[in-house]
Amino acid sequence: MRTVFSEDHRLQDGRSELIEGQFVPVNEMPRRAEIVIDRVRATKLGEVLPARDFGLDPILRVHDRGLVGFLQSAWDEWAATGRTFDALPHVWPVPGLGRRLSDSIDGRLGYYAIDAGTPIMSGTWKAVQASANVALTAQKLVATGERAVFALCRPPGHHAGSDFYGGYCFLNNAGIAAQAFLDQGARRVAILDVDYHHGNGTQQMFYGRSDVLTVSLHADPRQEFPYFLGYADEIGEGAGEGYHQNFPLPWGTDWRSYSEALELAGKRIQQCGADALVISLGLDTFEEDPISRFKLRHDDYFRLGERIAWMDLPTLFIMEGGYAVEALGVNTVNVLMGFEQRG
Ligand code: OKP
Ligand code: ZN
Repeated sequence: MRTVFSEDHRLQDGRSELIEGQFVPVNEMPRRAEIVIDRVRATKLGEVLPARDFGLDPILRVHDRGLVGFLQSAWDEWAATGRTFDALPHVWPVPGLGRRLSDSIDGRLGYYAIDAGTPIMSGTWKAVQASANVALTAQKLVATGERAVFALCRPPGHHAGSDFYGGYCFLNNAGIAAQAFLDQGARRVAILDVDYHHGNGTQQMFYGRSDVLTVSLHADPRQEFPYFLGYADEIGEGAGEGYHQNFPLPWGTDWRSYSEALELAGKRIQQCGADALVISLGLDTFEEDPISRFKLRHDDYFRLGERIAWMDLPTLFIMEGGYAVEALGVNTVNVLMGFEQRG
């Protein structure tokens, strides 16, 4: 399997995030992508290709122009106030108290962000655009006949919606790629999100549509971020009714119960008539993940890849989360080798 990768991911290098009332060093760090690319090379998974530039058009197919413009100029607006540290929001709109777009960068950060864990710095936009280009470069290879390609995206994307960012995500790489498949002639695309956290951005983006089936396995939002979305009764609305499915799972979930939900997810995907499959590949379901509470083990990731291969569709793997950094390379490549029946 070939991998698409861009060194520009390093430009996203935040200092701290707000978790449980404290500023802590960011979990979503450049070392994550480095350890994965090192493992791809060490295992000779396949050729590593650079990203091509697709410009803004494929991004604007699923994201609001206001969000994209904000992400492009946010650092400059922040720095213009004299601040030399990462930009984070500290105030948010809530239902019933208005949501007007302020002239102030502080108001605008809160308008577009869903959390205070997603720092913006001088290189953020360049890294974010590179991450989307990695996804689009890999998508094109799958659309033109490759069985499967790995897009080593960083920063991740599944918490970014049409007009919001957060959860370490700025643009929804999986959503952008799914839309690109449709724009190149696919009639339906399935997105399977196996990150530990619910892909709220992906759900929001396609909730009213039947041309993208979105299925997510994740920690129950009663217990975990993103808290407000990801419940089992969210099934899509209007034309999208029946084209979204959530599998919220409790803390402590191990492969035995995880694989039961995966089996149901796989069956739904196999019967939906998709022409392509996009995997939001998060490895934060690992038993040693520092911010998560599932119990998957190294070897379980081979089985995960194997089950994805059975779905028997042209497959685009998009990197999402995973914060047990030293194990991230092994776990990620285990999925890809399981897919190729090398595990
Ligand atoms: C991004 B991805 C919980 C803090 C949660 C945000 C987590 C974002 C995860 N104590 N902070 O889905 O891996
Ligand atoms: Zn996650």
